[in-house]
Amino acid sequence: MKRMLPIVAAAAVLAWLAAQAPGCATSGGGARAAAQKVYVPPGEHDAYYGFISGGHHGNVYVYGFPSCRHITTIPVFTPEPAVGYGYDEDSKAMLGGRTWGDAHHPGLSETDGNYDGRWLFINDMVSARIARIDLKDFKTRQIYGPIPNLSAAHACPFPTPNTEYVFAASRFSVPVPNRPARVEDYGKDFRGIIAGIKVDPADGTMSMGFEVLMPPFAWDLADAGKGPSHGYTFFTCYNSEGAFDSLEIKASQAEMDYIAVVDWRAAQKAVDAGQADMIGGAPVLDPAKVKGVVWLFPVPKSPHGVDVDPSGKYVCASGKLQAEVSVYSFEKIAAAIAAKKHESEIQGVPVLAYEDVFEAKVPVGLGPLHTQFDDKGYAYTSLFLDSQIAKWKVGPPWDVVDKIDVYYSIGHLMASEGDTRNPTGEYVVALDKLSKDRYLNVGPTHPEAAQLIDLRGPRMELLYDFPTYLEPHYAQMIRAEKLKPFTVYPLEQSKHPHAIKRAEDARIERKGNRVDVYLLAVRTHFSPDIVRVNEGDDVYFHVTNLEQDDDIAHGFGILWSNCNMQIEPGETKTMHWKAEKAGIIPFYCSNFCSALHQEMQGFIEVNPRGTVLAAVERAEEKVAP
Ligand code: RUQ
Ligand code: CUA
Repeated sequence: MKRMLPIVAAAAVLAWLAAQAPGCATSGGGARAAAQKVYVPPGEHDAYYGFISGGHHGNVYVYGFPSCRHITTIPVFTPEPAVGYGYDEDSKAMLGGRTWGDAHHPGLSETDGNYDGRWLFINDMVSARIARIDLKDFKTRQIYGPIPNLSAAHACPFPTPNTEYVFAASRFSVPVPNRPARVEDYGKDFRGIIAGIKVDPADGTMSMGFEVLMPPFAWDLADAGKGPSHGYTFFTCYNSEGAFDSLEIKASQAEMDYIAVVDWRAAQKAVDAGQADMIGGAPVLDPAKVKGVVWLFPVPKSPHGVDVDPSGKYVCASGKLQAEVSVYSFEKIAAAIAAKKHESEIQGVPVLAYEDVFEAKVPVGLGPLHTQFDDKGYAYTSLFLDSQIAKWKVGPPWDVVDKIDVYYSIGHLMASEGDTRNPTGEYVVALDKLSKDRYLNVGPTHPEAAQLIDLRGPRMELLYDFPTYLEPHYAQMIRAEKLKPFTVYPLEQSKHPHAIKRAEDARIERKGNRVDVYLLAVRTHFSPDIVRVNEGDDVYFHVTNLEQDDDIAHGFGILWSNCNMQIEPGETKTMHWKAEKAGIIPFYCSNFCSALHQEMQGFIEVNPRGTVLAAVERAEEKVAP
């Protein structure tokens, strides 16, 4: 009996080891069980939409979860020729001549601190713009900016709990207003800016709310308060050292950087009371003159993400050069603000004392960047250097209860409804910066790597790996049933000034050098399908897709040109084309639409200058000159 004991003990140790082994989801029965958890049978739908930023691709990727299938890509800051985004007149005007953006942080609109499924906002860091995507049709409907005075909007957009505001804070500081200066005068002449952009509650239209002049730090990330902290937004910064060169060394010297707390209701009130200076067309509040709008408190050591927990009581900062998440109590922050207890002031911004606001330190591991939350009082922090996610308890004893390896070098992470007051606690997706060996080798540019992790058990479980194109930063996941996009634009409701709703209205109107073609697209022809113009004419094709059936989009592409677009059922879009030289130019439907798709075509007949053509020509007339 005695001799059996070591064997039993060894077996127990082996069983324990097997249970602990990282990557158990990738072998044997564990893998099969994991596969079942991501399997969505053919014809069935995912439980969640995930909106993943495309980074310097400038777009938003839409994934379904738990299947991790890429469903579509929404063009936002970058032209997209397949659908003609940035090619037709409206989207071209919205892009304002820019052909790239650096999209970092999707922000779903919220009502009462929960995603409401109305809009998705996303920043273009590089040009300090914010886009609004309407989730009724998954289209970019507004690009606001470049926001004046702001150089690179990284801490952006982070909507407030009722989508009152989206925010933007400058990653780089520059002179405000921007003017000739010497970089060496950084500390004297350069400033950061935090901007609050108002969102119209009825239709989501963004407009300028206020700007606040900030010290020349690198403003990095943000999160809006909720519940008790509603009305305040928090911003991290690094480089409070004020370095203007060799940041790698010089911006990592100080033990503490800061979080800025902005009372956005007070800021708006001050602007409305005329206390702002107009700079570059924006009302800018100077904290040296206007009090009660912004405060700072110290945070160790070049923090990155700042995340408010679902209760709204705690503000969690990840010090990327520190192995801890520091947690601050909003109650204490509010008390210090109310008591006007300041330890110092930086360029007019009062600084609260660390001891007065600090709540806890959580020893998560190396390189903490971002934190997400579940429904059971736990937080999940990404660890860039350790390539892990740490799960920890929000509240005493503030201990780490689980860790999981990720592959590799995780940046952001996205939990299901993770930024709301009611996260669902089902999944977290690791958005890894490096994929190294995880996929087929496609040369030096590896895909990015994302990994779906199950949060429902006592321990985190890796379920699935999926590659993404360059380069997700943040992402958000919303329950699918909250979105009810329409698939057909009701033709009778179209307010497009150039829409045609009946075949009889298809026509060509000529006035001087301008030709307006009211073109109808319907299975399986264009009407008119012969368009006569003169050399040198500016031709505007207003194409209406007359279809009212699901999934019947037509394309409109012109040979030897940069003109192509897709027109969805009931939609009207305008494409400008210049008749450069006399000759015959075919056009065709570039989007497969029916068995006779290949027959859906027409000719532009470009006549020599001065050829006499009727001022108005109905489609059925087809009059040759
Ligand atoms: S950032 S890896 Cu652009 Cu949101 Cu943190
Ligand atoms: Cu219409 Cu193809």
